[in-house]
Amino acid sequence: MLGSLDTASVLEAQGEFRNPQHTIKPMDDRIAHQPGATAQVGDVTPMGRHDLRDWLSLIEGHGLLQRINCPVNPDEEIAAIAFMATRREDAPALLFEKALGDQTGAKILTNMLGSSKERYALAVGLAPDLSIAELIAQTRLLMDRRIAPARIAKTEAPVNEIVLRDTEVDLTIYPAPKFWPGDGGRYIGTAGITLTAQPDSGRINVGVYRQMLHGPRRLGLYCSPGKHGLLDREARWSRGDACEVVVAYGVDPVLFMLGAQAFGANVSELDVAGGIMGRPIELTDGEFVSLPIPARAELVIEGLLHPGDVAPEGPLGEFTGYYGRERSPQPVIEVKALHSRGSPILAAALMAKYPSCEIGAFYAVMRSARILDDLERIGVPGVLGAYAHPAAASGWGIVVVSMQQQYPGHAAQVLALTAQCPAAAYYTKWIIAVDDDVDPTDFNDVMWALSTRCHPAEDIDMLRNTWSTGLDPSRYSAEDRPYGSKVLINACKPHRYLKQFPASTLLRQEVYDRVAARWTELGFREAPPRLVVFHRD
Ligand SMILES: Cc1cc2nc3c(=O)[nH]c(=O)nc-3n(C[C@H](O)[C@H](O)[C@H](O)COP(=O)(O)O)c2cc1C
Ligand SMILES: [Mn+2]
Repeated sequence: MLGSLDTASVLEAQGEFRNPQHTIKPMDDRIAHQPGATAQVGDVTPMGRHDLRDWLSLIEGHGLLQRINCPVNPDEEIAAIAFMATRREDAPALLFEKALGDQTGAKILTNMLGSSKERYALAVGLAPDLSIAELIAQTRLLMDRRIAPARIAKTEAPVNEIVLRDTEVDLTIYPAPKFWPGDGGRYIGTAGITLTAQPDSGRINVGVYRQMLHGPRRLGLYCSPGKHGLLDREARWSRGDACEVVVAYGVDPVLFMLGAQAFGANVSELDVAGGIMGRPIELTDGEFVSLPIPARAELVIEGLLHPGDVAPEGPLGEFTGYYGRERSPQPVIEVKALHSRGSPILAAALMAKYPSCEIGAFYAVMRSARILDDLERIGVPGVLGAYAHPAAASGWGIVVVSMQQQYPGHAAQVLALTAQCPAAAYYTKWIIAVDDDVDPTDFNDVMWALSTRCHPAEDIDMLRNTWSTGLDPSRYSAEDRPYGSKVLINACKPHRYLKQFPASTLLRQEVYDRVAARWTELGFREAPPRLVVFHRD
């Protein structure tokens, strides 16, 4: 079981999409108790797991991994296979075991998490059959825990199977993929993590920042403005010092997912990752840098960013489904040492439109969890659920929030606060409020609400010059792109006319129960659909 995780709250949440949060009690008459779904984590708990290899065995046991052992070319072909295989949401993770012409024995893992809520659940130690709303509720609890990392001896670190220094290192021999035809180079690190330290506090940051290969010991590192890796580097460079970095490829998916989340500048993602794993992340000493290195990664690089040492980097096909920034000068890591397991597994994150993007299910769940945390902190009442759907540019474009309307102006308040809360403010263009009988994770439901409860002439507001990104292609001048705009859509029933609003067509509960009890007898093989709201006389 997951340490302090409250199993009762998992069970309570089951079948109740309108109130997956453990902190807000559902209205009694609306709880649907759904038998059969399991909240047991059993063998899926991450506490028994150490690294990426353990996790791959776990997902393979669940039929969620496909090995490809005929030779494939890392030059656009791996990405093409990954893209084609992931045009469906239930595509497995793909482990390419043989890269054409490769002498290193390295394997390439793509679609590690992708759009699979099951692989996300298995990564964080939750049951894969939980609904998305339940995963969001449980993720809120998991992301609240902190466990500091632990140091283990160099000799005990699996990543030290091979250790190379200085001119012994040649990164160009690894099968680093080029993904899209217009990419600026081969990217060895797209799902790797980069560690940097804040010089004054010593806080170790973990960020997912891409790395393009420039040469045997030269590696481009792209951090966009404001990212902690960039701030740590600037802090060193402003003192005239080089900045130490550690890059780890083939890490446990929890470390990858947290490296891709923004926490406060003083928070180490290593502590949050430990909290989710229920055990400390194991680190060991490096050969060259003073930073520790992840002991159970597949491959680790130690290096230095020297002030002013930059080289042309990018572009790279992005999570938006378009090429991102123009080629530009970016810092270069001078590689000083390499640590590797035999036949390392290098994770490669395909950036593409949904459902082919590596930033899919995990991002939607974690972002939604953090939006709900923000709204709870602000103290706005009646918020029941939120969902940043991954099809909307990997969870960036749309946020749906469900609520129980309690007073005039409540929906407008929830919309405005959601639009600008820290977890949702970046990029998000469409913020949609729905009533408590609409499941925000079910877009059929959301479209129903938009089409029947929203009166566009009255229910849509606009925010201008909001926080956005240069990656949003909808504005033509690159300088304008970071200034976004947002639409607030009230798709709740009009508050003024709640009493007169036409009743939804709902089943009578006793009839539903009767039919559900005879479902198998009636010849249906799957479980009866879960209904939670019923007709009232
Ligand atoms: C697959 C993937 C690739 C990413 N690539 C980059 C990148 O190249 N540069 C960047 O600044 N952020 C990138 N990000 C986003 C950052 O990881 C994210 O903003 C994270 O919060 C950075 O950590 P930080 O908040 O500690 O700076 C990527 C995220 C993912 C999931
Ligand atoms: Mn950070």
